[in-house]
Amino acid sequence: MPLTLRSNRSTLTQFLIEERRRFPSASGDFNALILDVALACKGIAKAVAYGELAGVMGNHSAEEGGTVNVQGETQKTLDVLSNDVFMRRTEWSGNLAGMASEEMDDPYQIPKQFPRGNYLIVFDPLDGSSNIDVNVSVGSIFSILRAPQDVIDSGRDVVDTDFFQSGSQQVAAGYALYGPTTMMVLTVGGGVNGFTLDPNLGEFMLTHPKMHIPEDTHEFAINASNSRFWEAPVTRYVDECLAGKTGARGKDFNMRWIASMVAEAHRILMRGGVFLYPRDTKDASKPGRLRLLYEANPVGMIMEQAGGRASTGEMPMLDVLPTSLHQRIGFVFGSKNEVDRIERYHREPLKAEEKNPLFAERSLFRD
Ligand code: AFP
Repeated sequence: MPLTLRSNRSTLTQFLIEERRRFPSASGDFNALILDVALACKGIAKAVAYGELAGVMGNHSAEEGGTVNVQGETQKTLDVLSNDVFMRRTEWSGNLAGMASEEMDDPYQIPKQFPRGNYLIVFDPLDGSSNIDVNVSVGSIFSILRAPQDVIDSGRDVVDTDFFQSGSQQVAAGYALYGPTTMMVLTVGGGVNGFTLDPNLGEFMLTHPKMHIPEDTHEFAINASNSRFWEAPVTRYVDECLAGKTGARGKDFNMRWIASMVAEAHRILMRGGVFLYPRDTKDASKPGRLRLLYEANPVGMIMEQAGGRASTGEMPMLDVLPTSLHQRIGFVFGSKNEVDRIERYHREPLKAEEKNPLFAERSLFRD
C-alpha cells in the first residue's frame, strides 16, 4: 500500500489554487466549479466500481421514466444516475448559469432556489456506457463555457443558442476515466494535467503533469465494421496503415478499438495514436457518430493543449460553430502528423480508383 499521506504530490485543489495565483483578479468561482465537477466524478466512480453489487447495471427501466435519450440511444441505469450526480453536485453553488447534457433534450435551468453564475457546463455523464455491462473503462466528459453576457446580466433562463460557441471559446475541458484507476484529466488552457484518485485520501493527486502527445505514431483506432460507409480519404488513410511496411507509409501500424472514446482519448494522450470516427454515409441524418458540444470539443481542446490535434477530417474541430445542442460530427484526433495527413487527404483530389472504396487498390475487401 503506497504511503500516500507522505507523498508531496499536489492535490487537485492545491493545483487549482496555485494556477489561480497567476490570475489575481480571478474570483475563485471557476475553481469551485471544477471541484464540484471533481466531486461528481468521484461519486460516479464509486457507483461504477460497485457495479452489479449496487444494482446499477443494465438498462434504465421504463417505469423509472423511459429508456431512450434524445440521441435515440438506450439509456443505462448508470447514464441516468451519472447525469443526476453531475446536476446535483454543480447546480447549487451559484457558479453556473445553465447546463446541457447528452442525457437531456433541452438545457437544464438552475433551479430558482439557487443563485445563477457566469459559466455554462456541457457534459456527457457516462461516455462508453453501452459497454458498461462488460466492465470496460468508461468516463465522464465535460466542457466549461462562459455564459453570454446578457444571460449573466439578466439571469434569464438559458436556451440552446447560448451553448453555440466554438470549441476555441471553451474556458476548460476535461474528463474522468473510470478504469483500473480513476483519473481526471483537465485543461484550463496552458497545457493538460492528469490526476489520479487516491482511494485512501479521496483526493485527485497530480500524477501526470504537462501531458504531451507524440507527434508521430504507429497506432490507429477506427470502427472497421463501418468501412463500406467511409469516404474515400478515410479509406485511403486506413488502407495505407494496413499496408504497413509494404505500402506508402513504409511502417507497420497496430489497430485498437475500445468503443469508449474517453478511454481511447486517454490512451492517445499517454502514448500517441490517432482516433477516427469520421463522417460517413451510414445514416444520412447523422453526419458522424460523436457529439460536438460534449465529446468532440472538450476532447479536442485536451488534444490541442497536449500538442496533438483535433479535426472534423477537413477543418480544425475547435473552429466549428455549433448549430444544435446535440449536433453530431466527424471526429479525428490524436498525434499531430497523422491528423494533418488525414486533413491533407481530404483536400487532395481523388484518383479514380479511390472514388469507390470497393475497388480501391488496397481496400479492406481486396482478396
Ligand atoms: P455510448 O456512451 O452510448 O456508449 O457511446 C460511446 C461512443 O459515443 C464513443 O465513446 C465510442 O467511440 C463510440 O460510441 C463507439 O461506438 P461503436 O463502436 O458502436 O461504433
